[in-house]
Amino acid sequence: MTIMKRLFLAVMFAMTPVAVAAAAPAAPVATATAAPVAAPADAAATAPADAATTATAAPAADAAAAPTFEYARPVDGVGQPVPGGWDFQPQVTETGRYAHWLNNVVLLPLMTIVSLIVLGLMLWIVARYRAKANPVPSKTTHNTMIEVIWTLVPVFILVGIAVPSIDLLAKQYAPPPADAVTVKVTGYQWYWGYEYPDHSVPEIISRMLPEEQAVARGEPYQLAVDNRMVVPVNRTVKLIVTGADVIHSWAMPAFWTKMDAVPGRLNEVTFKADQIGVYYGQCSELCGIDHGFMPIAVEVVSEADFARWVASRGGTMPGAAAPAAAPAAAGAAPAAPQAPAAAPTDTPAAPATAS
Ligand SMILES: [Cu+2]
Repeated sequence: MTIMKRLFLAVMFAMTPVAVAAAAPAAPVATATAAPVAAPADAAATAPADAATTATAAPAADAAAAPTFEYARPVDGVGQPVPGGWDFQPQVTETGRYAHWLNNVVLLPLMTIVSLIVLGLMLWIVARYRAKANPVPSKTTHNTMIEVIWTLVPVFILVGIAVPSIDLLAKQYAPPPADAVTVKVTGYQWYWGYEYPDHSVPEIISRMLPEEQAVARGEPYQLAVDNRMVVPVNRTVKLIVTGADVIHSWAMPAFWTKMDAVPGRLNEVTFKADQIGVYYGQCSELCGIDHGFMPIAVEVVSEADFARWVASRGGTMPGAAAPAAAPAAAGAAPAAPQAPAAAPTDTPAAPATAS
């Protein structure tokens, strides 16, 4: 026994340096990734401001209409949770409605029926085949017909579920069409960054609004943000999701969309919202102390409003004739945040060079 104890202690002591050695490199890694995080935040925080001032200054010079954009007010119960709610949020995407149908019309009734049948069988067996009612136990061991039935029925049920499930999965991750609006989503501790490489809109930092500001804007506190992601209605939006520091997850319940934001990786997910409105989501991967305070707000707007929003951010619509002053401002601004943002991951530079 003492030999075992000594052996155990020896193993524990032997492993301690391993644990320390494994923990030690974590510190430089953490600081290494933390450093670039602060940089893009600062750079990006100032960059949109510069772009905004140049964008407003430029039209004043040539007396063109100032590209302004006002956020819409959310509608109660749409794109946000409701008190006492137990169902999914109303879905505003085709895949969302399909998934909602699969859950509520196929899976829930199936689960209920199977559970009730199993419960009923058990109760029947407990009552009918109890020892007191069967002084002489039956010696039956096999019944071919019953065995065939209880093998085939579950197979049919599982195949029946698999067909729409795989179909849904394929629809959720179908390659986006060529005219999809690309948004690069970056999760930071603890806010989000949205960049529109095809529209020359530099990274927009999106942070949670303080309570009094959220209330003043008629928005739900802890879901309202200062800068929303704005996307056009009835257009596929391709999200390229990554993390700058730790793993976050971009989740939007009303779109049936959720994608992990993993440092060093670019995850792609698409959605196509078909109703104009304001929709809220939250980071859905435990990412640190303020994980619960990095909400997501998406505003779905008409094509014309989207163009106005892009202009208000100093960007240009793809294929549109570039305004005289805007491209210079828009072209200069993204250079600063993009370079440090590309540092933690290798590939994010690709969209920048492509645009
Ligand atoms: Cu997070």
